[in-house]
Amino acid sequence: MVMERTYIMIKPDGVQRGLTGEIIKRFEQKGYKLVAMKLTKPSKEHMEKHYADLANKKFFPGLIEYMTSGPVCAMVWEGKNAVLEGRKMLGATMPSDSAMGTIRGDFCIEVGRNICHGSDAVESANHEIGMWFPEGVCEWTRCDEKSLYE
Ligand code: DAT
Ligand code: MG
Repeated sequence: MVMERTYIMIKPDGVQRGLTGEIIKRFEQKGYKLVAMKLTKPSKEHMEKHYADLANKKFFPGLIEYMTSGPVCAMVWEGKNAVLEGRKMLGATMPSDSAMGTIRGDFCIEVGRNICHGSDAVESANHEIGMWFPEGVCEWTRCDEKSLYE
């Protein structure tokens, strides 16, 4: 079976609002495996690199200011279809478009304070994982994997 890894980040508003545990809980209970995690206050340069594809957007300076305002919880989660499923668990970019039951649908109101980031494709996930965890991730086996997968 092909396992994917996705980069999931709890943004400064999510950390400040005490949502770190709730978000980790959802990924753990879904069945995904946490293979890397750290709390870090990203530099402006690092954040500009992470969001390089949005550099020409009007909201970019505000986005960088917000993302560097406090610690983020950087994580890598692994499992079947983790990239697409992770995005579904986060909800839509706009909280008002996010279904109830998703993280953004349940916990936030504005796009500029939408709590969490998730990689949008396997290629960008690999790029983001390399950027945030140059030291690599932790390989291990969840003891319930035989019950999670056919
Ligand atoms: P996503 O985070 O769902 O992948 P994105 O990559 O298009 O969305 O944008 C990255 C972040 O930038 C997004 O989570 C919040 C912010 N953002 C996007 N569109 C915005 C807008 N119209 N106004 C303010 N912030 C925006
Ligand atoms: Mg994005």
